[in-house]
Amino acid sequence: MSFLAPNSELRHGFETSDPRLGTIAAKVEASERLSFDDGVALYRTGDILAVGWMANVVRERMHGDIAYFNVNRHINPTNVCVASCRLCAFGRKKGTAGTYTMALEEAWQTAGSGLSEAVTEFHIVGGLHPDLPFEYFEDLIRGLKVRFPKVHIKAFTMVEVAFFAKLCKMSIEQTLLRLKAAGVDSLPGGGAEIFADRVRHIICDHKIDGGEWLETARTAHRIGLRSNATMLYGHVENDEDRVDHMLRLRELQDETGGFQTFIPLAFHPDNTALAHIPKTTGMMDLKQIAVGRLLLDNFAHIKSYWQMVSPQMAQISLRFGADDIDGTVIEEKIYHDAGATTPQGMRRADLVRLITDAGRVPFERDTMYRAVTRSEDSFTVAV
Ligand code: V47
Repeated sequence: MSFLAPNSELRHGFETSDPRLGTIAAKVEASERLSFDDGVALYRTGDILAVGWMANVVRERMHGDIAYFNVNRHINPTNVCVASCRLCAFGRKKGTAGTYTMALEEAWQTAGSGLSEAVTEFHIVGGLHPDLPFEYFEDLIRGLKVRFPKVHIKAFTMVEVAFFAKLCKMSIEQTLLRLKAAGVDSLPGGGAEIFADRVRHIICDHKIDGGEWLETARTAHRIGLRSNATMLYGHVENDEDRVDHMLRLRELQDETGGFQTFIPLAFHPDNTALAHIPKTTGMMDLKQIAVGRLLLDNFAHIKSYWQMVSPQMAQISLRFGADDIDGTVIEEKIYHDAGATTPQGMRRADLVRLITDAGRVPFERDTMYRAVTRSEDSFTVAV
């Protein structure tokens, strides 16, 4: 059954037996904003091909056949954490088995180790350590900038920023300004989880609430730091919670324009206090990408993070709304502590192959989505 005008952009190949998708398809066709109820209807339908078709139309309107990736390295300076989030298998209480905190020299050395390909981005997040002085983090970033001046530093989630501020009795703005002065170039999207209080009380009761996460992002954007935004799905949240989460991000993006990329993160239950929850399914993973693309009309990029959903699923996502599959990563701890079976990292050539085999055109980007040209051990960013 088709609900579209005969000359519709969507019409060619778009079919659905679900009448709820008719009005949504017409809105997508007209580039009209989708409502809360539309978002819920997209989740409730079984017609993943129709949802994916619409998301793909939007994705191709924005990016054509291009699919972005980067050459990056994750660094997690410490896993000591005062919070006891039930969703997390990475954080450990101070003094318990398995904790680590990198000495600064060790962190700088880690940054330069791994694959021979020159990285364009350091992605730095860690636990909420009760005793590390704020100066440790400033020195960490300054030291990285001295040693790797061309590398973009995407560091510290809104949760870490709010923790530093509280610990040092500074405002969020002062904290962000000091991090920026030390060399932080942008912020990753972690810690957002699901904004709804009911869900947060169950999965991450000790973290800042949704309003505080958004307020910290608002402040970051105001002082000129761009950030990403994530959404953790596949635990105790429902369709309405996910739609509410995305619409709150969309509202802030209307105001600041500071978000670069939306990244839905699949929950990995192993070794967490929520280990009884089953892992996400392929259908669920594809839905998040497609619904994200359709609801977040003011976000330029939707990332399917291959570490979270598998390289295979990230590749398929490039036909269901995603335009980015993240990067080489090199060493991943947070999901591997929670039972992820994906490789720790991938080579640049592996990412290029995944993208090419999906019929897309690989585009190596820096964190700000500028084109990168490279030889193996050096790179140039287009201005
Ligand atoms: O905030 C923690 C999630 C996030 C688990 O900005 C878990 O480019 C699944 O935000 N199962 C951190 N998820 C990672 C993150 C991220 C990753 C890649 C790219 C970017 C970006 C950001 O990981 C946390 C939390 O939501 N997380 N534990 C778990 N058991």
